[in-house]
Amino acid sequence: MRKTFGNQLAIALVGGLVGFAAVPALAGSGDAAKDPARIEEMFKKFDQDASGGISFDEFTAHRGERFKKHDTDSDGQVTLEEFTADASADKLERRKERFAKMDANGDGVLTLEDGETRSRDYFAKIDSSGDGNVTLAEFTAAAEAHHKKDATTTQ
Ligand SMILES: [Ca+2]
Ligand SMILES: [Ca+2]
Ligand SMILES: [Ca+2]
Repeated sequence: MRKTFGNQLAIALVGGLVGFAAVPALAGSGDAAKDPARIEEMFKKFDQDASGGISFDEFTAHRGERFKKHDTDSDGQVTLEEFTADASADKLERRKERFAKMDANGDGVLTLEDGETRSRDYFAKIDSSGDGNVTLAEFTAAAEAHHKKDATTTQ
């Protein structure tokens, strides 16, 4: 269970937390998960009302923005072409893999609905207390769990 969690979190955190492209600042380094200041910075970005907790709405707010960024023709769907448009050659394969994973219903395009199930999944896992609110401690624990996995594999 731990392993699956780490795996999905690798996509979740490094892949832009809720999918749809990497957060530029995090994509290159892979160091974010072990830097408490960076984790807190990410946490605050999500905690838009500064309540000290991330609600599911806050958790998914950025997802829409990222989605729109990829959906360059604004038709409500992100195609593989759109998704890989800004990927460099060495990132292309991984981006394609990510696309396949994110395409929950396998119809070859990503919609916000594809992300919805996964987001709920991620959120529920990060929210270890299950109160619908991700605290900084829960967020940090999730990031650290991901980092531990990262240290033992090349993924
Ligand atoms: Ca909040
Ligand atoms: Ca599109
Ligand atoms: Ca919680």
